[in-house]
Amino acid sequence: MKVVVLTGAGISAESGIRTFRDSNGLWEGHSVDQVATRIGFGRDPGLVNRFYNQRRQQLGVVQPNAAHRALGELENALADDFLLITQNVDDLHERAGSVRLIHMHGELLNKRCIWCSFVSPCAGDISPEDVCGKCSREMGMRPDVVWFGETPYGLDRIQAAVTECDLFVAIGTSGLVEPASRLATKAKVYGARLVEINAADTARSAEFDECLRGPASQVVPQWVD
Ligand code: BJW
Repeated sequence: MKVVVLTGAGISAESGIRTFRDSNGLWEGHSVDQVATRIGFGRDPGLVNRFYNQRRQQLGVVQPNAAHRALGELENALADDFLLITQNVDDLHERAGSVRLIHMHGELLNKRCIWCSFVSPCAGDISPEDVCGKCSREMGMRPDVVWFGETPYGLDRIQAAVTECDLFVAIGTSGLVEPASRLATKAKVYGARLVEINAADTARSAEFDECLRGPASQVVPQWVD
């Protein structure tokens, strides 16, 4: 049986990483236009880099939770019949053992040059003065994350996996951001059974064949068992 799992911010919430749209979420204290668009970066790269630098620093103190670990174990059992698509920019899935995964909204631990698109690992802070390791230009290093209006990563692999899977599971995502939110619909059209795991109902819940409610750290390990 081929399984595709889509995760969102809710799976990392119990590790201490804030979601975006819940109360006290990241978007409550920030304007999305300011910190998650190219225009916002162009206006104030220092502010945007500081926002992501803080979040990158936080990765050093958080740990994967039981939900991340359960998905790592599921992948061990299913091997190439499993694909994890995450919208999350943290590295908690990898630290819980996931290998077959696509970060469709990029990764905090990478930086990208706006001039030549060179992507390189980024363990520390990005500052506007940083120089690109490839083209040597200044004033252009940004986090390698996908902002609104940009094309998510891995879409060809994602579309192929979604159309071929037998089971599609969405975990801890509000289903409000495209194109991730449309993957469940596509999987269903191609014959997959849909399961949603979330602490609350979402805008997309009605599409799912089964909805499991509760904190991901409890529900995901139970579901995997
Ligand atoms: C728990 C829990 C617990 C809590 N246990 N559950 C009009 C104008 C301009 C653009 C558009 C427009 N209309 C549509 C668009 C497109 C746009 C879009 O969708 N906008 C909507 C918001 C309106 N999308 C894009 O621009 C995307 N690109 C695109 O479409 O390109 C065109 C294209 C399409 C197809 C092919 C080729 C080209 C890009 C989207 C990029 C999103 N980027 C962000 C920021 C990343 C960087 C960063 O981290 O800062 O990605 S936005 C943010 O939202 C982040 C997330 O990955 C994403 C999804 O959020 P998520 O994960 O669902 O989190 P929340 O907070 O929304 O939900 C948390 C859930 O967890 C809740 O349901 C809780 O109940 C639950 N939960 N605790 C279980 N313990």
